[in-house]
Amino acid sequence: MAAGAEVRLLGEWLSPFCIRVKLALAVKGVSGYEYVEEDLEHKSELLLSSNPVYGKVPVLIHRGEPVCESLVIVQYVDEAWAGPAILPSDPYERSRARFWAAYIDDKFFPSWEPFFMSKTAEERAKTFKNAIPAVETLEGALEECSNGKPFFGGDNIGYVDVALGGYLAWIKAVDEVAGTCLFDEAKFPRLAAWAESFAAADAVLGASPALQDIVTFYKKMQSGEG
Ligand code: GSH
Repeated sequence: MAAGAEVRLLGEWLSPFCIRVKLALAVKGVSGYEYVEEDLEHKSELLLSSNPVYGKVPVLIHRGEPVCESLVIVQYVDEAWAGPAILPSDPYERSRARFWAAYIDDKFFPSWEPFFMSKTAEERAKTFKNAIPAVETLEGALEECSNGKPFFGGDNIGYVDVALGGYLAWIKAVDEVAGTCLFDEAKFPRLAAWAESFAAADAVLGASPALQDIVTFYKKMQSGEG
């Protein structure tokens, strides 16, 4: 479904939150939308007027109306376009998916995010250790949600997959640079298998930036250049 100029996405190529929105649009088969790369050091007037509360990307502009906050945008995309459902149709299942997506942003990400600032092996080891309890919880969530299927959404990529999947390229890049393995197969077999299935999914291939580009950016951040 070619969206043309009636759909614009204001984003930043490496933002996990923007990757989420690209993933959601890809899952729904929305293509040909206008992507606008923002310079967050010099935010455009369009970004500031579209998201006056936070001034952050992503912002999806659909028929002139701005939608802000990545998880809100993913829900909007799911409702506004036909195509494979991202959120479950059952209200209880939907509430569980929203619960786990919120957990990913409120608990998992803050525990792992200090990797961005960790410059020494000691700092990285501490961050890694601090992130493990949330990863353990996510391993259990995957068991609960997937019913033995590859994704949180079952056979197909769903809301929790998109929420966690936005971070996956960053997790892999940090693992590569720090020499860690967050979704270690021996400890977290479900998440390890999930990461493989997710990275190989058609919708993900075009929506996620190249791993090596993030690795390069992360190394620059580490050296204080980024
Ligand atoms: N909760 C927001 C979401 O889920 O969309 C987070 C978005 C966010 O943090 N975006 C960053 C941003 O725009 C880029 S990764 N930063 C600019 C700023 O903070 O001024």
